[in-house]
Amino acid sequence: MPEAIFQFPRGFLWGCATAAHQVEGGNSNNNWSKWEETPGKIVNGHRSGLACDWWGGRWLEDLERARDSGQNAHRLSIEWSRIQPEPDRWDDEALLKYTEMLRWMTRNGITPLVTLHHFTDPLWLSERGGWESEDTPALFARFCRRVVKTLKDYVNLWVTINEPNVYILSGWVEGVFPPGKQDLKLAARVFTNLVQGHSAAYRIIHELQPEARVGVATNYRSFAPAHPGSPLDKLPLGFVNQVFNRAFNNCLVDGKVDLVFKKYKLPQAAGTQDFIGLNYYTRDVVSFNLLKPGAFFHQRAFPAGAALSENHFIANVPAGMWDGLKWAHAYGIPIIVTENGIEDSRDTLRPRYLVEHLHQVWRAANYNYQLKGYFHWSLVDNFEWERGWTQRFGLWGLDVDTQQRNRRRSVDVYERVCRENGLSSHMVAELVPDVLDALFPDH
Ligand code: IFM
Repeated sequence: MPEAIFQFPRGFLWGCATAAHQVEGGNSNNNWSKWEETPGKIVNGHRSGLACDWWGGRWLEDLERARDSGQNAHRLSIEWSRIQPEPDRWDDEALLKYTEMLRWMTRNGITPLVTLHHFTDPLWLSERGGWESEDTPALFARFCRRVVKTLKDYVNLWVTINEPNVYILSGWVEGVFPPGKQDLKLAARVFTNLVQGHSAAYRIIHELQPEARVGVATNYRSFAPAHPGSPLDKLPLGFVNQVFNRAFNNCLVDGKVDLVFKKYKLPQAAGTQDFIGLNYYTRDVVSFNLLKPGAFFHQRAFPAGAALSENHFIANVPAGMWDGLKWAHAYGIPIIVTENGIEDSRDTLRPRYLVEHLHQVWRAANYNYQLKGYFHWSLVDNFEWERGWTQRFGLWGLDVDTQQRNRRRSVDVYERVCRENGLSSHMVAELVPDVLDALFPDH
């Protein structure tokens, strides 16, 4: 068989993404640890517990696995409550531990991308109102200054805030994340404060490290009309696209907030992103439903016929990745796929999902989109927020009780991609043969 390859640009970053609370274990001083203690908040009463025991030192074996399987980058986050356990106390030992991890990464050919806020807040901060409080952006900026000052020798790529859209939706609209509220007024306030926090952090990072590249990781959800051409479906579609997918990043372009029912200006946010972080997982079809005023007259479902993940949390719709890349490209700045993956403990759908999504990423690179890297979610199974341990996103599986890792077939797929810096027909024929004809017709 002649070999064909979808080749990626030279220097492309290939890695996985993790977040502190999900992998470290022993985080007992943030709002999530409290939330986990509250009955009914986490499926089956699961706790993050020891998680993947990164704080106990197992970050090393996991990152060694990443390195030894061809990855050249890794995205991780810093846990604010460890660095600043109390408002007036800083823990330099904790910062030293992150320094060790990052030093090891840079010495081992792993380019770090560091997230400064990934869903968790120190307990003392939530007790003062968390991101509902207008004091929080400045407190976050102070934390960022401390972290960036120490870690800048090892890190060039920073994400200030992970998925502000999911953080707001889950915490203040659906109420499944702490603080568990359903209050649109507060949601808008949190939006403002997150924009302010991001803008302040952006400026501080550039003040301390002019060459740094700073962005936000947005959870882009692809929305398609249930009845294409229907003017009725267009209304909710426009609404969810604007509020969920566009509002935050648009504001970082021109300082204008457009939450459809509420428009205002935050001029200090203008021009505060150097790259777009794209987290893409799935697509919904959206239809107008007069009976759902509480949900802004919209109803969502997965596209008919799409293969669904184990717990029906994600539909495999690679075309939605293309939508996300087009959305990101419109900002005219570099793009990093900061997350993409699927929960699949048996690894039955993941190889296909991975290859089909990477094919879309390659298409974008082929259109000369400024694509810099891809980070798979995730390296090893980790604590999946309100879904606890029921969802397994790792390339490596984790036995939570024994801390044993097991290498899934997807590692072989991703390893070949990383090493070949591309998607080859040989690899697909060997490891994911069911997509060969679709990806390489006439092979
Ligand atoms: O685990 C999460 C991550 O923390 C943020 N993005 C989505 C992932 C999968 O649900």
